[in-house]
Amino acid sequence: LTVIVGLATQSLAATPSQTTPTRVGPVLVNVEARAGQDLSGAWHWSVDPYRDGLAGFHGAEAGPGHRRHDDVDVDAVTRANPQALYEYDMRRSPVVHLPASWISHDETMRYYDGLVWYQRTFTATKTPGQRAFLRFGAADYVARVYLNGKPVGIHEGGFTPFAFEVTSLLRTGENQVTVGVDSVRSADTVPPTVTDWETYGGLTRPVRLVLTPATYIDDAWVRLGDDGRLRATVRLQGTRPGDTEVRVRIPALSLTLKGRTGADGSWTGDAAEPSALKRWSPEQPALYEVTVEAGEDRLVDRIGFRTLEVKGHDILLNGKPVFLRGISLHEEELGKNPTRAMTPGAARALLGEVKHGLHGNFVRLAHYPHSEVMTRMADELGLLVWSEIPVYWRVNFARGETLETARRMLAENILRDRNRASIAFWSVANETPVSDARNAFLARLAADARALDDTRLVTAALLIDRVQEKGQSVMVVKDPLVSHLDVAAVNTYNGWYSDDALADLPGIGWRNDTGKPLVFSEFGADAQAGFHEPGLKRKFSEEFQAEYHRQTLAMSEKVPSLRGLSPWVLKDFRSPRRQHPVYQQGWNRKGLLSETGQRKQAFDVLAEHYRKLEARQA
Ligand code: GCB
Repeated sequence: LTVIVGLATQSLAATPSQTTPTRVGPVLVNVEARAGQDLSGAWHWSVDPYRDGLAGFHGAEAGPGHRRHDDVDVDAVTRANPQALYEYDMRRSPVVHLPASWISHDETMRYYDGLVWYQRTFTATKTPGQRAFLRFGAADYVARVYLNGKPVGIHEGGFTPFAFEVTSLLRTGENQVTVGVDSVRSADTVPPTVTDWETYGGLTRPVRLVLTPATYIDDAWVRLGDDGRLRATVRLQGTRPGDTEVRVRIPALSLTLKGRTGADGSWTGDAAEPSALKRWSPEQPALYEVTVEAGEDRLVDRIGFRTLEVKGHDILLNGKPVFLRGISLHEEELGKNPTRAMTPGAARALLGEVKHGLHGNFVRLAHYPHSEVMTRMADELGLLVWSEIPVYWRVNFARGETLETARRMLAENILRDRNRASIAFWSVANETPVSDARNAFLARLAADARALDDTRLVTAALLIDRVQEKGQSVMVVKDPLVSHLDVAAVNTYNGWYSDDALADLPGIGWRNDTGKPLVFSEFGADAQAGFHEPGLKRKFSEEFQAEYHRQTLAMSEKVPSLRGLSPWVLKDFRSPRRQHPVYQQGWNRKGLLSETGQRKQAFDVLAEHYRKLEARQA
């Protein structure tokens, strides 16, 4: 993928901002609030396992008859010229509704890994002075985008938004947009080939045509700083970004921040925290309408304000210690055949179970940036969020381009979601084996996260070490990366991936000499919903899973520096590596809910524990 990375860089915006550590852009923050067109809906699709649409015979350049992104009416051309040979016809290919992963297009696509072409037409009107962008919520894993037959850009990374400017290619009348989405990963991609979740190749989040004035608000970030000041940073892009008046208004607080952009198009202003401000918290998820105006552009968002810090072993939300009653989840809607197209209804169903079913206040959105729909729903329902990039397991840490890919993903994620009060943590990795190359790679990401956002905590889910001390088994946090993190988080599976008897778990010792708060970012056990073995407590029974959670929670109560839990996992999720024919059938069964939402016994164990913790905290 070296070539792709090179090309992707060429098509990215040429103006890095001061705060952006790696080139990203355009950001088009708060995209839903912008003028334009939602291109969700019917798209033609065509599978291309040998990537014939990208190259001709024996690797020659693709010509007519190959290039599926060409702006031609194949049927008309071949009728007019009987000699013309086309082995595709996008306009007469079958139609699916996007966004959706291709795994739900058709049964043959269940395990497809490769290139798929998508194409649709739309009508636009060009207005002089207006700019146009094609903006993608996510395309998993590499997307090649064409408008009216011309290439507009390539993006690598399956979970973050990206946009390409198409002002000069857009025409008044009918336009044709084509996207080649390639799901194939390698040892050099992020994540690499082996994970424990389903790839979900495709256009899994909305595609939009975005229209802006010649100079537009690319990025607007409004937050409460740890110094207790309400602060706004606005960055304009375009023909005349400097010396432009910017106004940020919060009408419900009668607050206006005003100023003029500097020569680079950006401006930051602040004010004392208004006494009437209700700070956002899980108990009181207050959101305010915020209007940002600059030149001819105007955006409206709903934003909450809170502070978050670490003091010794405590995590302080709005100055008060908080214990994270959480759970991890994948981006996968409830049901027998999820397609990873997250709707507000699907997000509410999942997060509602955390908030109301489990008495939770926290979710770990594993292991990659979830849809904006999820983080906005967390803002609204009152759930703190752990947001992660897919630096998962054995990434090629020694490779510079892989680091650049991860840095860009992190930046795209943070720039998208900095206005979500719910986001508490930026996580830079999950279960990565310690080495010098890995430590340097992740330290760079941690530094980037801090440079982009000083109002969140930086963390990573680490592997835990086990030592014998005075005849006792002790779990120790040894990972040197902790010195770069605010919170030490570990995945621990005693009694599932180790031989420990469940009854012995509370007797296992824990040592955290890092001086930082500790979070159990994972623990869990598989159970198939409806499989009961009360006496034997064999693995995969609901009873075993419930007992595993009871004993792990008892263990957790004995760890003095522990400040949060996010067991693995809310719902059974698809994983090609889980193929036990009786219990798993392609699903990781560590969910406290089955894939259709049926509660297993362990759900009630955790809910009861959280109910007690909540009462203690109140
Ligand atoms: C882990 C991984 C998670 C897996 C889980 C499991 O530690 O972080 O992605 O799905 O264990 O079920 O083994």
